[in-house]
Amino acid sequence: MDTKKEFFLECYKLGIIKFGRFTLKSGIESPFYVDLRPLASDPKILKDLANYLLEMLPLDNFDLICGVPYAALPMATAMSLESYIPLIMKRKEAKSHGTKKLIEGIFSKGQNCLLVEDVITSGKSLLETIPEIENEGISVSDIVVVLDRQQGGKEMLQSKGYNVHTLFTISEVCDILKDEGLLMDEEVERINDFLRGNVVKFKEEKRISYEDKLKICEHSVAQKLLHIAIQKKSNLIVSADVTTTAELLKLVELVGPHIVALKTHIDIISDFDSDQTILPLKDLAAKYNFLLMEDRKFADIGNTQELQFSMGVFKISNWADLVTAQVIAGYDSLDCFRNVGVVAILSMSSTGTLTDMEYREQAVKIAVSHPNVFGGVAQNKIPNELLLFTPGVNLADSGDGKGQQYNTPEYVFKKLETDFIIVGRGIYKSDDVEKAALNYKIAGWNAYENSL
Ligand code: S5P
Repeated sequence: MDTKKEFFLECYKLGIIKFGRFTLKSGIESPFYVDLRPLASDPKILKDLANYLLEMLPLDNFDLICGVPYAALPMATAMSLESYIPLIMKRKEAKSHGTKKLIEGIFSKGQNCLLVEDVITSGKSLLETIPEIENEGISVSDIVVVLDRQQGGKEMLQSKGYNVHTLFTISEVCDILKDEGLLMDEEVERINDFLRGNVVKFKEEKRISYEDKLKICEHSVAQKLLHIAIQKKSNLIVSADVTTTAELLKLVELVGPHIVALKTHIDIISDFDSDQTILPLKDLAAKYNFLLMEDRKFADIGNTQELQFSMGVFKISNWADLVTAQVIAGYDSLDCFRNVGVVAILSMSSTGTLTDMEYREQAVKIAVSHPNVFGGVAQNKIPNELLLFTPGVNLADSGDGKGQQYNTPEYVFKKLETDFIIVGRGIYKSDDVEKAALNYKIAGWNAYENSL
């Protein structure tokens, strides 16, 4: 094996190139991602790298060396140490006080500086850096680059009169990795396609089926819901946001055959009575084979939630199969939900919600690790071991003028890989409630099957 190849494989082990699906700053999707910064953390590799780079260059031409911040700074330093060519440093931004210098170090006008860069893509950032050095009266004739992504940068700079020396190209690197069995033909093809300037097609990742979910979602409530979904060919949960017992029971008679669960806000039922409201509701749940989901969105300390869950007028713990809970009060606050499944609120469907990415990440950590939690309410993908419940689904509207935002079943199954859709007004406000429920059931099931 030649030594340059061996050297590259040593570098590769530091994780400098990753293959997969990456979105670049430009928004373009790339089949690989390069980050050479880890090279500086291995002194032997950094020293060898400096020597490989120096070997390619007409060293007598250079009075100075300068690295483009930040990744190339340690590389330029190492090259300076190995070659005794003095180093200058370019700031990313001029100091806001004092000398406002952009270039630090000892230099004089008329000197020629070798520019060092880690990766060259379009060459645009180098084109911005070069004048900043030239403005100090220093000339730049040569640029040395560790990896050329082969996206036109080298050619562009050469056309402007600069000599560009590159140690590795992405094609060369792919060949080495393919030879070593570290890269599949399919990936190489995708990379070549990308380098030719084509929009790369990635295999659409398939969502996993309810049958497969049964194997990974062990919570008994998750199991029940999945079995019902498969049996009834439905992923529909109706949100019964009506305000009297009569309306509630009438609604359930119509939608019961089509749903996997009925979601209630039991505290909006003005004539709530556990015998009149809950007993018939439980009978209907048994008759039509669906679960009862109380959307209480608990959001307090464990002790208070425990009381809200089991005491008061509603005695939720007596009848609900599953409840929703915020995770804002932390992991331990969820311990009180015994004999019930918890669906954690991970993000919300309303405009201006505070459930940003950082919140969601923390919330998901709690949800996947807490044994009482088997699912999440969210508007984004969540880990496969949780069941995803998505409200804000409507076939006719895009919003309600009060902050609610709607998506279609097709969208939430394809984009979010949801497991269950939650539909409220789209059904209970419809002129023909039963027909609407059937429509949403069919739309939801078709969307699920299309997303497989
Ligand atoms: O983020 C959320 C979470 C929930 S649980 N957004 C929501 O809309 N919900 C609930 O889903 C909401 O409380 C309501 O009961 C239902 C949506 O009703 P719709 O009439 O807008 O479909």
